[in-house]
Formats: sequence, structure tokens, C-alpha cells
Amino acid sequence: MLVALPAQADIIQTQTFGPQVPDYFPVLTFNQYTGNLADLTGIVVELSLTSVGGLAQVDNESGTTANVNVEFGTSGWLISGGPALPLVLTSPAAPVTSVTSGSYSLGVDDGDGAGVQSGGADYAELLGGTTTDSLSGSVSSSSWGGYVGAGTFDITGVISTYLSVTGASGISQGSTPPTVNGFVRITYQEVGAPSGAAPEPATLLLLSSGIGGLAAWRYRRRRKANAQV
Ligand SMILES: [Ca+2]
Repeated sequence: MLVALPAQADIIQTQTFGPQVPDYFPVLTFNQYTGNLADLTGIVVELSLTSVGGLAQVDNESGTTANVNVEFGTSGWLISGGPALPLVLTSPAAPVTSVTSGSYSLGVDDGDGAGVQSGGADYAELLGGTTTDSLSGSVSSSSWGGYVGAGTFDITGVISTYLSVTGASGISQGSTPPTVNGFVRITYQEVGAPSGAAPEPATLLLLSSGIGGLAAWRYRRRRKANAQV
């Protein structure tokens, strides 16, 4: 059975950052697409974050039991120093997150004072695990032109500790930041070679068996010639 080969070639650039403790702001340099704008069929940008360790703390300051959900890890978003990025990767309000989650029932405030005081029935902590999450988006075609050329452009990552406590109010929060590494990947998607430029697999098969047959014929012929001497 013949399977059609993908006609599309991707040019992929990956720049890594970290491991480092947030907050930090890695500046990553990418090459522009050196081909023609007309040969692009898409540009995809991906941000991946891996969060390792750290600690989140919650301490109930209210007089009622609090059921809380805690998400702890890292968040990231991107700032372009050049062409426009996918909007989904550029929002400080809705960053990419990579988190460990936990749910806790905190007892009433035990009178341990303002701020996070570890210990007691009104306190819980969540150890950060090793988690990876990523998000990718497509660059709007109206912005592709900014990616084409022979130069480079910079993308800055905004990498922060992420802590979200939901489910109750009156909760003091604290954290020891995780260590974070990750990457930004840009994929230039190109149109493939024009059809007919590359031999089909079936043609290659015939060609190779033809060469094999020719070699066998020459071998037999040589043996016959030797036998006649
Ligand atoms: Ca308390």
C-alpha cells in the first residue's frame, strides 16, 4: 500500500531558558524565516514551562472553617521585541501555568496573628512537584511579514511564581518559589516541493529493483565469460 508523504516541511527553532528561580525574564533570540513570504503556510509559537519544587502555604484568618483549592507552580507569558506573537501567549492576565494542585479544609483561625504562621489546624502547605505544561498559538497571517528576512528578533519571557487560592476568603498566603525551566519554540510551516519534483515511492521501488537486476545480469555475464577462458 502506498502512503502519501507529507508535502510540508517545517523549520523549527527552540530556545531554552532556566533552570532558575523566578521572577526572571529570559531574552531569547530567533532567526527570521529566510525564504519567501509566499512559501509560508503558518507560523506557530509555543511556550513550555516546567516547574520543580517550592512550597505554598495557606493560613486561615477567619472564624469559620475554610475549604480551599490551591494551585502552585509557575506562570509565564511572552513579550515580543519584533513581530507580533499569538495573543494567547502574551496575556499577563491569563498566562501559561504549570502547577501542582491540592484541596484543604482549614480550621478556624487559631489566633496565630496576621500573615502566614506555619502549623496548627488553620494551616496547610502544598509541596510543589515537577510539572510541565505548554501552550501554542498560531501567528495571524497578517503578521507573517515581520518574521521574514535575514535578521533576528528577540522574545522576552516573563517567568513568575504562581499561587492561586480559591474557595474561601480571609486566607493568608505565602510561598517559597519553585525552580523553573522551559522553552520557546517557533515553527515556520512551509509549502512542500512542487508535485513531480521528487520520485514517488513506487518509482523508487522500480528503480532500485532495476539496478539490482542489472547488477545480477552483469555478475552472471562475468561468470560466463570466465568459464569460457
Ligand atoms: Ca491563622
